[in-house]
Formats: sequence, structure tokens, C-alpha cells
Amino acid sequence: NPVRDRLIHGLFSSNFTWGVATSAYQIEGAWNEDQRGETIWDTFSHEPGRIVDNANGDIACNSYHKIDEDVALLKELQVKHYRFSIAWSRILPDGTLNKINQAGIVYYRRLINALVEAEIEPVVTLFHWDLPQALQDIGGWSNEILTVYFKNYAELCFLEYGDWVKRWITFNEPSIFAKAGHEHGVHAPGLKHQGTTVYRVAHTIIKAHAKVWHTYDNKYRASQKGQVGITLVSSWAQPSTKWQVDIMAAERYLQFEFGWFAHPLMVNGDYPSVMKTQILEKSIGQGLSSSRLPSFTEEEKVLLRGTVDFLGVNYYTTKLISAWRSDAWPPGYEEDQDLKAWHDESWPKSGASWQKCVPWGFRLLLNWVKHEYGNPPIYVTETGVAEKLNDQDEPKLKDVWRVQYFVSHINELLKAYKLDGVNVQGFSAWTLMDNFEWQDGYSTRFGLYHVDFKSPARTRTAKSSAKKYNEIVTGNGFPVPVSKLRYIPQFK
Ligand code: PNW
Repeated sequence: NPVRDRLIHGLFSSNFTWGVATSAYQIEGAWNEDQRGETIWDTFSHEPGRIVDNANGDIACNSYHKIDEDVALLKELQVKHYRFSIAWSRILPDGTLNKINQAGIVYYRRLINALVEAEIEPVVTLFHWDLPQALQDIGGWSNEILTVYFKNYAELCFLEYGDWVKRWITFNEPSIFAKAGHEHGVHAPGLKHQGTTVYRVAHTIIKAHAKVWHTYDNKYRASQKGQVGITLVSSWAQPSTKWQVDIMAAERYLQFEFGWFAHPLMVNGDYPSVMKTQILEKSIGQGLSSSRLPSFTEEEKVLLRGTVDFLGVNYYTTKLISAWRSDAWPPGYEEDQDLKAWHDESWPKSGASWQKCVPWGFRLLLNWVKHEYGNPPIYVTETGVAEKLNDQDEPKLKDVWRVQYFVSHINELLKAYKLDGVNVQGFSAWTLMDNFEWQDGYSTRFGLYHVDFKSPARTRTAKSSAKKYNEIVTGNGFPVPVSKLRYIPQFK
């Protein structure tokens, strides 16, 4: 679509915040140093056959020992904030207040101090998937007691770091964590429970988020004056035809992915009605006496709604959707939706099979969020593009496809802001540097900086995309007209 693909020029608001994102398990390494407790990702990645090349995050980018180097990269990029995550088990080795690990407390204190010194705002994610193993051993997020442990952990973080941290993200992409970890078994803890655990895990996470928001609201907001949000992700769901059934199927996709969390927290304390009816009907069809989707009590609904100060949105790709009645047995999270989702073969590829580059879908997703949730303050907390790179390969420092990815996607963000009035207040690129890409290990890279995982020094080298991102950041958008952009494919 030529109109959609035209690039505009213009600036974001002067207080718009630019940054980059990482997460603890993906970059820190030092998995067994200084009393850090084990996490479900240590367990999972140490099991042979789980990760490409049997890779793990034992050393990763070694960021635990490289605060100064990492902050130097952030300075070079001239970003205004850095979104990183705290490893729960580094400060609470078994996940509970049984033992507070001072070495862990000190590490994040040093990182935050270094950021503040460099005038870079720390933005902290409390849970980016690395659950303390001891808490998985008592059932993980299926066990509602985790709402209490998560609240205790969050409160410790507010006390320790709330002086400088003013933006807290409780959970990163709980939908991916719930599905990949408990339905498909490709992420830790590696469970494959069709259509059951996935909903229970999400249920606990939603309640845990609200508990933490209320704790901050009641005890810390007045003195610390920060905000508590959550980061959600969805592909944009594009109806494959103009038929009403396909339009409704695309809406179901968005409600199951995004509304699953945003509806209870931002609309009425309860799941989207289409989720409730679909899952109940499928459950009854299985001969169950009640829905596999748990329900909230009236008191819980009151506690859930209105507990998002800002919404973090991650976007990576778009799917075409058509209605499709599923009779797969037993029904799981996918079958519950009665739809098919796929990529158009003509869309530019990335280095990951799950990602095709579809910039216009970003703008459409942001508009859907705006209308669905009453134009909430949005921070885009991640977008970025995958590249395949084997350890033996020469680094591809001229990552033209990534330059184009960021130019085109940030341009769609500018359209959403300037032309559509989406209340977007910041952007974080995924990711600062190549890192442990979950089940793909180090074979898939998203970094603005290349990391040499063969070298003990884990040398970081800027790619072309780092220079382009620096240009966009310092220009606060696109101050001059951008020449027409044509995707140079990474793969033919
Ligand atoms: C995000 N999808 O995960 C995570 O927040 C990051 O930790 C991760 O490294 C990054 O994206 C790249 O994968 C996603 O299938 C995983 O659409 C899968 C999808 C989206 C995001």
C-alpha cells in the first residue's frame, strides 16, 4: 500500500524518551556468582536439547561484570533511558524474604548509580521471565502464593531503588511467558499443558500485578512519585478478507493476546467477554463442568481495574487472520480462538521464522490500543529485528535491514503520534546488544551492538543500526524528509 508506506517527517514531543532495552537473564551471566539463586532458565538451559547448540546464559554478555562498558554504549547512543530487568533470584535467592542477598542489591545499586551519573533514566522491569527455581518448585505461577512473594520482592525493590527509579514495569510480555513456558514448552519451565496451566499462570500474574500497583500506590507513590505499568505484546492481527467473520476472528486474536491482561487491568477487572464465551464453550464441549479459564471474584475485580499508570507495548510482527472452526483435541490456547494466523509470504523476512517485517501493522496496533483502552499513556518498550548469525560467521556490522527496520517502524510510530493522536511518550529499541535469545541461544541476534561470544572479553562493536538509532534519538524523530525506503532483504 503506497500511502501506508510513505515516510513522513516530523518530531516527537520534546519530553519524548528514547532508550534501549535488555533483560537480566539474556545479558548478565554470572549465573552462580555472589549467592545468586538459580532460576527456571538456568534449569531449562542446562537440560540438553532445549536450546539451539545447547547454549545457556551462564556467561551471556557478562554484563554483571561490565557495568561501565554497558553504560559507555548507552552514552554513545545518547539515549535518555535504559530499560533493564532485575533478576529476582539475585536479590532473593529462593524468591522469598528468607534471605536478602546484599551482593545482588549492590549490583543493581551500582548500575543505577552509573546510569544516574550519566543522566540516563533507569526503567526497571521486575519480571522478565527468570523465576527463582525455588518458586517453580512449589508450582510456579500456578500457585497463588506467588502474588505474595512477588509483592514482597517488588516492595524490596521500591525501598532499595525507588529513590532513582520512577518507572516500574511489573511483567514483561506475560502472554509469551505463559504460552511458551506452559503450553508449548519451548521456554522455561518447559511445560506442555494444553489450555489449562496457561490460563492459571496468567490469572496469578494479573493479580500479582494489581497487588504490586496497590502497594506502590498506598505506600510509595506519595514519596517516590513514580509510576507502575506493565508491558504487553501482540502481533497486529490483520483480517485476511473483508468478510465479517474474519474481522471478528482478528478481533478475537487481539483480545486473546492483549486483552487477556489489559482488559482486567484497564477496563473492568475481568477477561474480555469473547475469551470467556469461547473458552467456556470449548470446555463444556470437552465434558468439563466448568471453564478452563479461571474467574475473578467481585472483590478481585475491584482490585484489578485501574492499576496501570502507563502501558508498555511491544511489537514485532503482523499476522493475517481468518475464522476457522477448530475441532483439535484436546483444545488448547490456540484452538480456543477458532482462527488461523499466518504470514503473507510477500512480507520482508527477518532472521527468525516467527517474524516478518510489517511496519504498517505497528501503527494499526497502536491505534487499536488507543481506541480499546481510552488513549492511555503508552511507552513502546520493545521492537527490533532478528538476524541469524552463527558463532563462526563474521559479524555483519553493516546491518542495512535493521537500519531500515528501525527507520520504517519509528516512522509508523511518528504517524501514530502526529496523525492519529496516539499518546505515545517513549520508545525502547530491542536490544542494546546481541544476547541470549531464549530457545535460539546465540544463533539469533537483535543487537544494535555486535557481541563476540567467542571472546572472553565479550567485545561489543557498533553495527550501522547503532549509528542510525543515535541519529534518530538526537534528531528526536525525522527532522528532514526521509528518502523513500525500499526494503533490502536480509535473505532472498
Ligand atoms: C520478546 N512473537 O519476546 C522478549 O521480550 C525479549 O526478551 C526477546 O528477546 C525479544 O522479544 C525477541 O524475541 C517475544 O512470537 C517473543 O511475536 C516472541 C514474540 C514476540 C516477542
